[in-house]
Amino acid sequence: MASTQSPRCAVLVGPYLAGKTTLLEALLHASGTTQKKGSVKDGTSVGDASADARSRHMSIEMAAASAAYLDDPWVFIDTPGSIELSQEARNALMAADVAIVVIEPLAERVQTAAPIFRFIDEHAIPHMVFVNKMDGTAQAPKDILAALQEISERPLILRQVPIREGEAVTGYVDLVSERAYRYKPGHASDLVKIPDDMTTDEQVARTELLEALADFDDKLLEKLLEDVIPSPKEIYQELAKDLRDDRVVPVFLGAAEKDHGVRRLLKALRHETPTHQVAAARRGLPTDGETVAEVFKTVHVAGTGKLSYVRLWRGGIKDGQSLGGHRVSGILRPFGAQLSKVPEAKAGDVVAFGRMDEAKTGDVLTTSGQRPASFRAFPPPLTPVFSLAIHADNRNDEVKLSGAIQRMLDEDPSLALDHDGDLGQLVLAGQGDIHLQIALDRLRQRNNLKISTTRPRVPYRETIRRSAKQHGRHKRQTGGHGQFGDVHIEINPLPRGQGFAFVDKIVGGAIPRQWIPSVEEGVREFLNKGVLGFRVVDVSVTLTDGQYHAVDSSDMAFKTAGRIAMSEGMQKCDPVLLEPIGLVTISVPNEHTAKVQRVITGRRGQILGYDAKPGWKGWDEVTAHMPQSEIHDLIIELRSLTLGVATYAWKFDHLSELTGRLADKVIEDQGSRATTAAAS
Ligand SMILES: Nc1nc2c(ncn2[C@@H]2O[C@H](COP(=O)(O)OP(=O)(O)OP(=O)(O)O)[C@@H](O)[C@H]2O)c(=O)[nH]1
Ligand SMILES: [Mg+2]
Repeated sequence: MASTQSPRCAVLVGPYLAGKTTLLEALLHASGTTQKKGSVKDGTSVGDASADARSRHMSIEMAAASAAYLDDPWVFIDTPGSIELSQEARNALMAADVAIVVIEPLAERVQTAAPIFRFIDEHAIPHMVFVNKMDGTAQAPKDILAALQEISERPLILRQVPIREGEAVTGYVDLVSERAYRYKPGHASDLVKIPDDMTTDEQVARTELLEALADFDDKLLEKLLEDVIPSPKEIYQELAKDLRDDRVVPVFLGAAEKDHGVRRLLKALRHETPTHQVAAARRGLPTDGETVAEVFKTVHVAGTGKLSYVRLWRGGIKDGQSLGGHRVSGILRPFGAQLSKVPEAKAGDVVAFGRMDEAKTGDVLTTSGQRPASFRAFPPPLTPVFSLAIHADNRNDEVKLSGAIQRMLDEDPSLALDHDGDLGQLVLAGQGDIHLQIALDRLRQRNNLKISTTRPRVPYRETIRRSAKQHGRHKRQTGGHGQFGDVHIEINPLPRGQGFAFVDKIVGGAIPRQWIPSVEEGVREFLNKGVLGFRVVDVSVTLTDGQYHAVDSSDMAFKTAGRIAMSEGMQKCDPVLLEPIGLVTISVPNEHTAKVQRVITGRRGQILGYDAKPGWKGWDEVTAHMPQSEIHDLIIELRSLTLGVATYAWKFDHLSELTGRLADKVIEDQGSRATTAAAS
């Protein structure tokens, strides 16, 4: 029988390989949704269904699975843990009623959860922690908790203490009910007696739990002060209230692969997860009003076409009805890669809509087409930190390539495409090399395209360091009509950032007015490619004198004279290469700040300062000037030094002179590129 309840949505997030996909499998099995438990290792899990995910042994996109537990409908969403794919996790979290942060039981790796914790805290998303892999050599929960508290804004509440036999964790004591259980994989755990040697530890942990809750409830505080023990029912109610308001973070223990602690987690989810109305209200959406569906994932599926995964925050929708003038053709309930058609969806549901051609991730679809004014938008996407220039191997495929990438940007807002007309390159930017490789593989497969990549070229410039005067004359006598233009110019360096100035100082009609713009045109044409082969900046050119011929002078002749004067004059002006320098801001846990400072110096950067990162406990922000050419693979080094969590943002700041060996190399490369281009 279908439940009348609205589905609740739990999103599994957390660091790379913590066991999220395995936990999804265990949740589906323990809830009775699946008969057989699949596994990541065998390639039979509900998440990671794509061939790409299986062959990479990692999740590469989110997977939603509808489930039922004790008649309650649920949607669990598994997300990839790789920091490079964290946009997927962020998008899924916008659809969540509750987040489950899955971590490994290692205090020294807890920092890897910091970015996602920060996001969850910032958006006040109710969340729990599941400390997975407790079957391995696990550290004491209190050590893991202490490390986790460092990155969590909200107080953490340990809900269980492990029962150990030797090294192995064989069960747990539930700190609310004060019952002890022995794990029994595939079945509900056996109730056992609390081991005698654990009663003290258990009491200490329980008191901590109660005290943490009492911080938010005066009645509970009074009871504790009067030594009255609250009933488990009261405590559960308090826990549900505090989770709903995102005031505390319950912490559970287990091992997804062995089904340890999974039923306990399910029960907690069932009793404590707030409804979709709570999440909608948090986003600023009132309960009453027209149908509102929000797209949190867009995907183009071979054979099926475009699918828009939505959370239905309000109202309902039937197949064939329209949202904002666009007909919904097909409502599909997801179970990993399997999609089953349903006639309708109601508030709280997570479904995929077919063929919403215009819809992008983050769009809000409503009956009227109007976005509810108070409903807060998706946060801005992650800014790119790594880019590659991409080329279709077959020139005729370039237009197809652009179109295909455009479709991919609809799916993944953390990718960006830049047509760099100046350098004639198409640059795909994203969150790291793996992110881009996954995107490019998808492009190749879906569109049958051959694509190669190169390091993007840097927009070097050149300028001059000295002034010069130059005479330029273009004179040609070819039978009938000749060509004649004659100019005197003065070339001067300008301060950095001034660009180009053309000054006309012609007096007495040495060159008639109508031809002066042609001189400027000739000068500008030369500036596109200076003596060293780069665009010239920060130069002023003054036209001081000239001559003309009543019959032979023309626009063309004066333009050519201008160009000739420049190409001869600029040689005398001591040309120099300019390289773009970025203003870089690196975010890093402060234990790694010193290392990052060395990275900056090693990359010819200049540290401008560092300070605590606002709103990020224990993180620093280091600002520096760094050449753009050194920023290309900066993220790779930063991540390798910081367990993958450091990141940076940059913007162009200024141009700076580059001389010596590095400059020679840049000029040489530019020269050989010009030769190759001319030959092909
Ligand atoms: N010992 C042990 N290993 C586990 C447990 N859960 C998962 N693993 C293993 O950890 C590895 C990663 O598991 P996944 O479920 O793919 O982890 P994930 O968090 O989904 O990984 P990404 O999505 O790529 O971030 C696999 O080899 C699992 O078999 C557990 O409870 N105990
Ligand atoms: Mg996974």
